[in-house]
Amino acid sequence: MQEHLRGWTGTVKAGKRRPLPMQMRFGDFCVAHDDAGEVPVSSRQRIMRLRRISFLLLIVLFVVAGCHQVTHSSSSEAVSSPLKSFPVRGRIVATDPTHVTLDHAAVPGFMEAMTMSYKLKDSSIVSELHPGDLITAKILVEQDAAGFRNPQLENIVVVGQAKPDYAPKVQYHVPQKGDDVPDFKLLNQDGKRIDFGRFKGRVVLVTFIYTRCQLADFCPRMSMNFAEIDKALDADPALYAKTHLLSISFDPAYDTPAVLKKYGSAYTGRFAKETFSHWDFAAPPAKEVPAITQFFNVGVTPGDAKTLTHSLSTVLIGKDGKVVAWYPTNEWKPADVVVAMRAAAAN
Ligand SMILES: [Cu+2]
Repeated sequence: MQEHLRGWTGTVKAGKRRPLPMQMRFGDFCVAHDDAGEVPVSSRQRIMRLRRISFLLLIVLFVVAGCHQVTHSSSSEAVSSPLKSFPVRGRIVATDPTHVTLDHAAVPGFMEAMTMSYKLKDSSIVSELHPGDLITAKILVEQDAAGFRNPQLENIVVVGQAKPDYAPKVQYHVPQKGDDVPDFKLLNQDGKRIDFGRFKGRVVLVTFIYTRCQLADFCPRMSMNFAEIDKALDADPALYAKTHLLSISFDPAYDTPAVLKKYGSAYTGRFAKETFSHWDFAAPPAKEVPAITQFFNVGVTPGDAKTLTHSLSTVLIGKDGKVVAWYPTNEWKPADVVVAMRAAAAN
């Protein structure tokens, strides 16, 4: 059985390498390290089965801004590239369901010391990894003419635990068909309080963004997809009346109603004429960000002052307020979602 792994992070299965639409290049970062005494704890490897495929923006910038680049390539053709492996040692800065942000020493032949987010080859071990833990691991990375890409961590050994007994990690909910969506409260682009309950009776497509996101394949792509869907729905007045779009920012401190209004009206292309009657841009109060992002399975980790490392989550909610479908990556196609919305609206 072929396992489908979507998004730029991809993986390696049974000798087959799946290249990714995004490529990364590494700049120079210098981060000081101190190594604590080693306390071998565990090393586990399991067959990976990703039940959910969130994926993150790379890179947490610590020292030098502008040293990294993420370039976008339009190629989606499968091209194999040699697999390389590098030993790495570092301290965990943060974790989310599929990635660890690692502050690591220089990796000769691969990159300088830096802090960066890595996908876990086996995401099931994440509950055993905690901020502050010192680990050794192998970085598996593909290499082709354009450079290294798709780094993943495997063979992780915790060699120094930050704390002996950690409380259980944040549990992310995986949205599933039929799940009741809680009545989360939001502040929209008009400064008006809205909640999910107000959309009952309509089919709602929700996605998560933050307006300062600069990576074309992440938030900007979600917003462009939504703009395309908005246009497609607009062409069918009956369907338009039964549907609604909702873009939720997980960065309420920056994404105020005024910021969301400007951002949203640029995506709809109606600018000052936009009424937002069919597409709201909203943000929860800061203290409610964890609850809503956990429910919708959006991993968000602060980067530097202006960046957030995050995964993507787009959810189709039926007229009854229950989840109809979840799209965890950036690979869904607007046309397919319109079909799903049409079907949900007919129910
Ligand atoms: Cu983004």
